[in-house]
Amino acid sequence: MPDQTETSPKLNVSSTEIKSPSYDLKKFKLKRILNNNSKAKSITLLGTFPDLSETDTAIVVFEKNAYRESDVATEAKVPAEKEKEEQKPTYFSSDLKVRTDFINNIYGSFQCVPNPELCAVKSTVIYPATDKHVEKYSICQKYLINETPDLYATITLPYITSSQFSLDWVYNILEHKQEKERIVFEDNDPETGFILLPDLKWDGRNVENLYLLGIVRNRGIKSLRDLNASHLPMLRHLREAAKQAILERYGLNPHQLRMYFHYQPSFYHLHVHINPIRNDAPGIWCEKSHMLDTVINNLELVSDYYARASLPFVLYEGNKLLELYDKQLSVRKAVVKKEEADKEQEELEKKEDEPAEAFSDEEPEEARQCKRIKLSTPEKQDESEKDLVAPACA
Ligand code: M7G
Repeated sequence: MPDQTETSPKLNVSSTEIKSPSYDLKKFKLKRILNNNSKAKSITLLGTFPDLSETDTAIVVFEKNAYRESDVATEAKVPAEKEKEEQKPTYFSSDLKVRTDFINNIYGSFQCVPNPELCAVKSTVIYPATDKHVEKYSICQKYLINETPDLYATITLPYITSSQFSLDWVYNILEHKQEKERIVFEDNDPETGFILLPDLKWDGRNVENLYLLGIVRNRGIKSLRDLNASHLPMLRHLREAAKQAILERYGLNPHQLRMYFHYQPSFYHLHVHINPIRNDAPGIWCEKSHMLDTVINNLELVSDYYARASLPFVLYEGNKLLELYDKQLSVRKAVVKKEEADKEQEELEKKEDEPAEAFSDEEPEEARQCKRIKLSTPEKQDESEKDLVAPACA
């Protein structure tokens, strides 16, 4: 992470490219943990930068980086003539600190602390963060909505029209005001053109977890819903030109790439997500992703497919759109048949006699989240920790 001890100018999105933030990350003051994902090895924090403001909230995401294969090179594998230029630190060098947990027969367990260069943590900061950002980053109960064209027109569209994240960052990219030097490929045609560049989520170092965005130039397409056959030339061009650019820049086989749209997206300006299929990037679940190939094919078969289709999507607890859908469809109210309810009651009574469930650091995060939802809040809670722990469902 770059040193941020120097103070820097306040954010001004309309000026030339900004390189240093207005805040000092070292001065972040934690208010609450929004999400702790042991699978993704990331933690999402809510807090403030008190030297700037006591009230403006900031979201900080720390995420451990994936391993690069070059980081585990051993000296024996580096050819002698290359030794001088290969100054890059690796895990297997003299500065590796090793602490033994235990050794049992042929099995050994250790804690290794490598060269600090290899311990960088990818950090994303949103400052100042809006309530909508806090809502997005606090993972809670999820509900699946099957959105018909009618529901889109009467509930979703009015909601996204009146309440959505600012698209300034997208326009800054399209107008070369920000991230210009990160552009991998661009085509300026107003109808079929697009910009290809690294996603905010990618550290840009490790091709294994490459994550690019293809942002279309056409500003009139909010999402998949707005696509029709007239957009086919643009979609086909994006697919082919992005694959070619990725092959040339990163050497990745086009047949190993996943290209898809999110529905619902967070940002209502059409963009394609691109990452290698061997890497499970965040947000690739079937309830959220629509493959570019499938989208093109659907539009080839039925020109107004996405205006007529029912499209499922997920809503999180705390999202205002969920309230609107709940009013109309009672999505939170589980419909349980009587026999099922009786069976559940029986099992519940049996379980009451069993010892209570406990958390274990070894369990996957999803299992722990489920338990948090099921368990009642402990009667006594340390006052000093009360504000720090994530809400029951986060
Ligand atoms: P989405 O499908 O609208 O939302 O994708 P979601 O995937 O977050 O639910 C928007 C994508 O844009 C995400 O993958 C973000 O990581 C990425 N992104 C967001 N911002 C604010 C930026 C940015 O400023 N620069 C870049 N390069 N990517 C961003």
